[in-house]
Amino acid sequence: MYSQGLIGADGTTDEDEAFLQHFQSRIDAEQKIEPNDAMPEGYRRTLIRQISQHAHSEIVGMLPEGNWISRAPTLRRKAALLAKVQDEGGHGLYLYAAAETLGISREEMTEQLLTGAAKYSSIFNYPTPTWADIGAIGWLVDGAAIMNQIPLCRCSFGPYARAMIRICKEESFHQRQGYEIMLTLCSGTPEQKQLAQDSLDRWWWPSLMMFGPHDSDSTHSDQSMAWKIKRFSNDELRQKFIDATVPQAEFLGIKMPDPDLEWSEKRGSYDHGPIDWDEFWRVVKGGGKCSKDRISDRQAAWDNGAWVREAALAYADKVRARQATAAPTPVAAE
Ligand code: FAQ
Repeated sequence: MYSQGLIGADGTTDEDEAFLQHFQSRIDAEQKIEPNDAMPEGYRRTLIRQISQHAHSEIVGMLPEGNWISRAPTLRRKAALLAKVQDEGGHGLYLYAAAETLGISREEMTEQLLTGAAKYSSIFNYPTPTWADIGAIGWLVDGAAIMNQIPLCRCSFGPYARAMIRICKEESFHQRQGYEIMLTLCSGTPEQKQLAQDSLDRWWWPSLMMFGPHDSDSTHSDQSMAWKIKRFSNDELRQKFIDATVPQAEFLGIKMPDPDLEWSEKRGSYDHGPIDWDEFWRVVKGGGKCSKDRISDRQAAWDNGAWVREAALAYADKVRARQATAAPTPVAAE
């Protein structure tokens, strides 16, 4: 039956009213939905879309920072950056595994990324020309990611919520690592401080865009909030991020590139200037400075890894065949 009240976020649902109401009552009672539970098709598809896009973002997000591993200024910085990038690979893997519980394979998700059917975060289409960008990514990009992801630890879908708990712990280390790079640069020579300022100028607006379009242009928010996948709207989280980050820039002694940024006593929040949504949509649609490189790098990694996947599958087949022909293990005498 077509249900007007609980239409799936990615299309219509066939489920009848009683089924949908029962599902919604579980959500309203804050019960976690697990992979084998009955769920509306729209809920399943919304989660596959969001979790797989999140996983792709983590994996593509390794590329801008990977660019600096071999050029990190000290051994300590190199070790920390290597660990951070490795964590991001791990986050991608937990998230792919969470999405797989919903009935999509890793191969399908990868194909969707490589053909452009699935998105990944706009932020990773910007270049990292200086070392300060590694500081700005940790401070701002991980900072924005944490603001968005802490509420996802309470997402109604169990595997996603549980993956987010560990991911958020690691992201906070990443954020501090980035802020510490910025602090070191800002306490250094005027040239080093200028590098930090230039990086803030380039990353501030794209970081605000990470939270997604204005609420009025967000196609999925209403349904995702009703299903308690999202707990806050895009604009609410963006505002929380601005309010938390402006004092951090003041402490560093560098300036946000927004002449309209001003504390509003009335709202108890910062007012900010207009976000360039044309730039956001251009980047989301593949027109970012690094968009083509990011996808061709992922394609090359997928192609170059084919022999590893084939070998792992052949080995798993061999182990299965050996187990099938092996004599049953004798039961130990008491
Ligand atoms: N970039 O209706 P909404 C990280 C798309 S992880 C590209 O508001 P929704 C860790 C959206 O998909 C960063 N596309 O969508 C790290 C939709 O298009 P669709 C990733 C965007 O899903 C740090 C359309 O616009 N984090 O940084 C973006 O309700 C450092 C309409 O938008 C996550 O993925 C965007 N920024 O809300 C790694 C968190 N924003 O799918 C390395 C989980 C929106 O219909 C280094 N995801 N779109 O074709 C979410 O919380 C949500 O999906 C939002 C978007 C808030 C991102």
